[in-house]
Amino acid sequence: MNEILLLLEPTLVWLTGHASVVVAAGSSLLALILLVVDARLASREAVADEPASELASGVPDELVAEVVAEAPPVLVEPIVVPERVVVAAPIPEPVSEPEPEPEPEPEPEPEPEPVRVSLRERLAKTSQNLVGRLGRVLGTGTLDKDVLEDLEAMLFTADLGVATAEDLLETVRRNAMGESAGRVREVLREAIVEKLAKVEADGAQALSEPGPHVILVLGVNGSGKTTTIGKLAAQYTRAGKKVVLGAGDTFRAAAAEQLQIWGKRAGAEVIVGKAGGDPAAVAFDTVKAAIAKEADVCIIDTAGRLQTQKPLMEELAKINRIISRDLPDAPHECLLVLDSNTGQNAISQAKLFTEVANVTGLVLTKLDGTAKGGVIVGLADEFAIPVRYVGVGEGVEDLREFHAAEFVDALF
Ligand SMILES: Nc1nc2c(ncn2[C@@H]2O[C@H](COP(=O)(O)OP(=O)(O)OP(=O)(O)O)[C@@H](O)[C@H]2O)c(=O)[nH]1
Ligand SMILES: [Mg+2]
Repeated sequence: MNEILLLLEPTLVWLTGHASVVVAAGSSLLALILLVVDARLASREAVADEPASELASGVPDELVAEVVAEAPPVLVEPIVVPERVVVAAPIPEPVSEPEPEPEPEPEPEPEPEPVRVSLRERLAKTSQNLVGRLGRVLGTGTLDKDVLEDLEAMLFTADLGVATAEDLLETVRRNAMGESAGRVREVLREAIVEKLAKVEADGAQALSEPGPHVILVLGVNGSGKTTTIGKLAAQYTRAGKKVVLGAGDTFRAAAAEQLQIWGKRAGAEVIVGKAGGDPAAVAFDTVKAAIAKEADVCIIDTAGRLQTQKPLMEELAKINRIISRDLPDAPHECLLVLDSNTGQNAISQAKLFTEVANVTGLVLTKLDGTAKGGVIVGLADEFAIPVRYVGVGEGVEDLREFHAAEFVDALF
């Protein structure tokens, strides 16, 4: 019997080793096993009294032979162990880093409402130099010879220009000798208004139709050209005009960037050329772009140049010519920017610039920081060129249209 078990054991091991005992191996195999077990139990009972060593000898050989003979051939079907289908756990999608929530765009700081400081406040230094001194010279008495001498000295040092100072003195001598200080002051005031009124533009400049209205801006180094262009662009865009700016200053490093900052602030496109490139080419491209974009206004910046730099002055003439290629009437305005701080030198600048360019308007800048603002009267007197604007600060709102009466009111 033991032998049978030994015989069967590999099969069982094989079967169990393959994890799936096939019931289909047949009831005969089961019967055989039961038979063997039964026989083993019977023999156990029979040999209950036998020593343990004999029991170990096993089943009688005849029984084994009988069982083996009777046992049908066991057909063990090859066990097909189904391939273990490993159902892979779904591979989790690579957890992509969650897109960082876009920082909410900070609300653009609203442009602070431009504070419009009174012209009187901005012209305080010039007013002190001109009207304040006048008051001290005149005192409370009447105009006599001595006071007239003091008045002459005062007028000649008030940056009005020699010719203008002489002219004003003559007007006072003729109309106010022996008069009260108040009356002398009034005569002088009227004479100044009259001179400035001659250079007051008749109303706002009409824009050329069809556009673009081209404005070329000239001046010596640092006079305030780029700043003026920025302020002007802002005024035009605020009035609903489409503005294109041209960075014609290809000479000074960062000049184009400066204009771009102003352009961004004003909402105006800026055409920039190559650094060190031909400014006339930039001017040409700017006008072309302005036409293509159907801009209303096109303002061209130029490099600062001294009125004594002949080649640079000739360059201006070239820019002027090239601008008119696509637009025969352009530039429609040519603004000369003069820094009031330069006093009498502004008059010599105006002389030389008007020789090379058809200057149609003047811009007097930095009137807020100087006592030399009287030069505007000298310029008005000497050149029949309208003063279009006055610059009275660095802010975007600090470019004012020039009105003679308003200006003189702010001084007196
Ligand atoms: N206080 C005051 N400063 C002004 C005014 N206009 C211009 N400026 C200042 O003057 C300086 C020169 O101005 P810009 O506009 O760069 O002068 P620019 O003529 O373009 O100079 P270049 O390009 O170097 O020839 C800047 O610091 C301006 O802020 C003004 O009306 N008042
Ligand atoms: Mg500039």
